[in-house]
Amino acid sequence: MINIVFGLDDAYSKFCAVTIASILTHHKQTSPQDKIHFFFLAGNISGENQKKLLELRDIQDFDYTFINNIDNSIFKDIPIIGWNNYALCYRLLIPEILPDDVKKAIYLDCDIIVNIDIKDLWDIDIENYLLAAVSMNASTKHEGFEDSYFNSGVIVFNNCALREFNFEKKWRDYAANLPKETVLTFPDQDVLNYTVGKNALLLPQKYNIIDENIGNAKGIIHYAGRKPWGILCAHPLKNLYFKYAKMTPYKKDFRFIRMRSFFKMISKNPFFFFKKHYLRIIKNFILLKIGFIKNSNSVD
Ligand SMILES: [Mn+2]
Repeated sequence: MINIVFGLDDAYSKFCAVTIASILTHHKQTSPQDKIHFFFLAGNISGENQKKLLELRDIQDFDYTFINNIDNSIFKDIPIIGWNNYALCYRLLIPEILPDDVKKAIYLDCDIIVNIDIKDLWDIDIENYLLAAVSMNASTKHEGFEDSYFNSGVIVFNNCALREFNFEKKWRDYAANLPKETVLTFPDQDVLNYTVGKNALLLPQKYNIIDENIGNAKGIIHYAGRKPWGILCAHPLKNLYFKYAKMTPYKKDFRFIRMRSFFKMISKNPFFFFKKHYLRIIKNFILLKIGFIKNSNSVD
């Protein structure tokens, strides 16, 4: 069994469906051990969205478990300022919340396209590590980490080792002891990095491609900066995303998604694009379109 975990809510189920469509398109099941089992960690996900996710079995059959009604109070010490919900912290629960016999699990964000057979990642031996992940590029330095600070969008969890390590107690202690008014730029990612430290196996970049300049899309593409469904998105691999979006039961939701998000912004504030943040996006969009710059380095 290849175990893959997502943390999501109703708003993210359509994006999760796109990631799943990409996984199932590329995975070749050659033996019963290669069958995929998806675990959906959700605060509350409607029956309708559960049904839609399961319709993806038309692409390739898979096993599944919904773990619903996660109690967010366990995350109360993690400052998530600037991020609007706790679903991003659900990955911290993986070693404890999955059944005991799930010894290893791949966690994936819902802003990801898997453009290879996920078995490539699954087969990497992580026996001697707590987890495996891809380090952030050198532009984002974190004190005490040199280049070993990893991105939390793609993680292979060694659940056996993490349980032995007392991972849950350790991250909860870390969060509880944060000085008051601490702001974590990437809450779950910081908690993971500071708790696991150097017991992480650093994987080749192709398992978490964030850099938009990487032309070769053979790997796991993580739209960590610009979301393909965002307004004015000029990500070079935007079309690849919509190829998989069209394969999901949510394809209608994706048809006008960028236009809809534009109108939503207008209805909230007709002059939203005068805000600094959007002026920067628009400026980068125009510069990109006329070929003046290759990439905007915003990963937020
Ligand atoms: Mn992400």
